[in-house]
Amino acid sequence: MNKYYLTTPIYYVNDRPHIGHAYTTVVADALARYHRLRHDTTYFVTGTDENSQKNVQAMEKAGENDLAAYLERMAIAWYDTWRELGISFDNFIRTTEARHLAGVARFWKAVQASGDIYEGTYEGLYCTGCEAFKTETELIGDKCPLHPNKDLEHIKEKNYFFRLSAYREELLKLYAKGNNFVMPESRRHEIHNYVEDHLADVSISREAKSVPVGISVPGDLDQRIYVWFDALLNYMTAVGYGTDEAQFSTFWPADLHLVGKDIIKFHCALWPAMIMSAAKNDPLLRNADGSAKIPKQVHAHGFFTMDGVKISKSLGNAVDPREFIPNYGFDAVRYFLLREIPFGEDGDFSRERLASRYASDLGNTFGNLVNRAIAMSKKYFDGKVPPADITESSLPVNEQSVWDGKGGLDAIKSAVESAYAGNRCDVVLASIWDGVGDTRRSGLFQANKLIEETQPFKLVKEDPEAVGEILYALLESLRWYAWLMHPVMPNISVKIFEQLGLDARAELSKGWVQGLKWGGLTPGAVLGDPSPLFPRPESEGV
Ligand code: ME8
Repeated sequence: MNKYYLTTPIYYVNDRPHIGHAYTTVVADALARYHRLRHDTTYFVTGTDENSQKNVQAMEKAGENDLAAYLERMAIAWYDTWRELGISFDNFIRTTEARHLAGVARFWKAVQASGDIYEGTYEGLYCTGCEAFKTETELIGDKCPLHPNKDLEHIKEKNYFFRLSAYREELLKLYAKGNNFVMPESRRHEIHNYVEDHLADVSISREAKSVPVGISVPGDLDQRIYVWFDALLNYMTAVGYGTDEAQFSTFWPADLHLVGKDIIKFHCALWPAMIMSAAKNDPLLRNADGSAKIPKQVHAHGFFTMDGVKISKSLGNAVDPREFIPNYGFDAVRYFLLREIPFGEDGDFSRERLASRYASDLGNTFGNLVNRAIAMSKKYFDGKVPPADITESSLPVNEQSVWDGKGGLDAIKSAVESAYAGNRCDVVLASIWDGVGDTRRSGLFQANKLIEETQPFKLVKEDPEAVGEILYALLESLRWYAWLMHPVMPNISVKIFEQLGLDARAELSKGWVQGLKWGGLTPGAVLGDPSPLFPRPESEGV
């Protein structure tokens, strides 16, 4: 059995989640659900990054002064929003938890024992928005381009430094093309160039007197660990590093870190180098051949923008994903986020696009298909799955068109599987909608086209047997679509199974490989009741 461990970034709690955070988290959830359907031992972690100055500033702005109470309230808000969006995380980690602190201390000591931590003085500009030091070349004017409405802090203080530059060659090897450590290709180039030309040692602590929060450096209470050094470690502490060696050994290294493109330097350079360093002194972090257990992949996506500007907590243009759930249901919101922009690229968020995709892709193209196929079968075949030769793999309908039921669905399934394997949920959905089919594409089973070209409602009088074959193929295709889209739209998928007269739980427990075999519907079995999957929204406003 394979294991599959994936993560989202842990989010700052300086505000509530917006559409951008929902995007990363929904992609991760779809991938986690896909791997569970494949019966992989899947573990999915998300959580909150709590030892950040940004959180303290947000608390003060809210007129509060109890940091622990603020962090807890906000962590719950994130947790609840994810549950409302159907996010099926296995573990929600907060970096103020004791289990995290234990792992951070263990890791710091391992890096220290490798001789990669030294004392120095840092002088430079710090952006609290990014929680990072900035060099002149990274600024536009005197501002951070990601946080133009924040002033940079000038800092000069004693810090601990991490010998990041010592890992330059090892990192460059890690970025070799075939490794797929950094995805997509454009980001791999970006990080390769950065490491080749600009990699320098980094400050990994701050003076305790100048930052109000942070985990103390082991053995030096005057220094606090730099928030990114602590935050990255959540990926290990969430699966037991420092508290549960057996669990850690089961899941580590992570198979996938999903991140936005804003944080790839931390994930693709600092993080693997930290692990390479600690591995020298911590056997838990080493493979049998002595090499460090580095995560398998970091996949970076683009930004949702609003009129071309990144949606961001600090820019004040945030859109709360919960706003759309009453009108469209969470499945449709998930569909929209994943379908709307090619994974890896930026794209504008618009309420009009959401409304239009809901009405056209979901309601007209797919919802109507489900309704028509089930209603016709019920009407012509006494409420039952029509009789058909289910061993037959091709479906000769008339002289002009030969619809290959099984072969045509297999082609869609293969496209969907390779898209999931490449984390491309946008391509998953596009491939399924190719199969739902409004535009003729050769080699695919296309449900709407089949109805249009064979007109079963007319053909039924002269050739009921052929109509039985056609409707069986249509219903069976709906069962396949329900499987293929389940990771993205779990509730809709369950409703489709129920309308097909299946017990959704029993169906899903077959697993992906058994479930996606032609002939899963039994001719003569009683169908469920059709009801609109995507009803008209109650309010036209959103
Ligand atoms: O960076 N479009 O947390 P954060 C798409 N705590 N995705 C977006 C987005 C947008 N407009 N805005 C944010 C941090 N994101 C650190 C991470 S991990 C060890 C520590 C998503 O709250 C995207 O995944 O600023 C981005 O990388 C992340 O939220 C940043 O969240």
